[in-house]
Amino acid sequence: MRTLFGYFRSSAAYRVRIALALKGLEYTHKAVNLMPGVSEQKSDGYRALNPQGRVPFFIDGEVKLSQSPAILEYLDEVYPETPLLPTKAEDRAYVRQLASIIGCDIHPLNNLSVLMKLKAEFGANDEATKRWYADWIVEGFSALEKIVSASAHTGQFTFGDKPGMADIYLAPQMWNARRFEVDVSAFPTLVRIDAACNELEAFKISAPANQPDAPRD
Ligand SMILES: N[C@@H](CCC(=O)N[C@@H](CS)C(=O)NCC(=O)O)C(=O)O
Repeated sequence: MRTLFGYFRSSAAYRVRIALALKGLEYTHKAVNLMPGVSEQKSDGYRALNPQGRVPFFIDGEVKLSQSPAILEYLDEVYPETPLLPTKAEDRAYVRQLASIIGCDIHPLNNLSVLMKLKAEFGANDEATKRWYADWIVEGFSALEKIVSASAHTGQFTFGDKPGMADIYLAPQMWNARRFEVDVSAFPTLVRIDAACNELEAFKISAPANQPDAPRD
């Protein structure tokens, strides 16, 4: 009885899809079309479910949650098989630090409503908006690259040789970066880890192009 309200291109929903896939948890996908002009997230029906009007929104029986960090932590605590976080507190803090660079400091500044506001109320044209988007990715990825490339924790993935919480944030953000034509070659460790993630079935099936609401040609 699990349902994920998401959108194929939403990187926050993409994180939750990866976690569910890594843990082998089945769910029903409900598409919320965020396309400007459609904006199903703003409908009364959806806002009655999630007053914030954003995706993801996750239902697991009686549990109803927005906010991907909360959903991911919930999944890891309630379905501990295939853990997303290390066992030691200091290691969990390290991984959460990496995830937060993306989840707290890159993604919120590049959210759809922020980009729309920049255009509608602050006179930003497409070029300026694209630069804004790229600048925050480069700022965050630069720090992430320095930390991850220097860390003894780094293996095939950001923490050892199994994918976990920080990788769940990294792969969708890397997808966003490429979509907005950000040159990611300056971040070779992140690119390498992203490639390792994308070799895995859980990441493959969670990719935007493989979602039921992705446009088919
Ligand atoms: N912090 C939230 C962010 C959720 C969020 O901003 N989702 C975006 C899509 S990635 C959204 O629904 N945007 C709709 C809008 O801005 O109107 C999370 O991690 O779940």
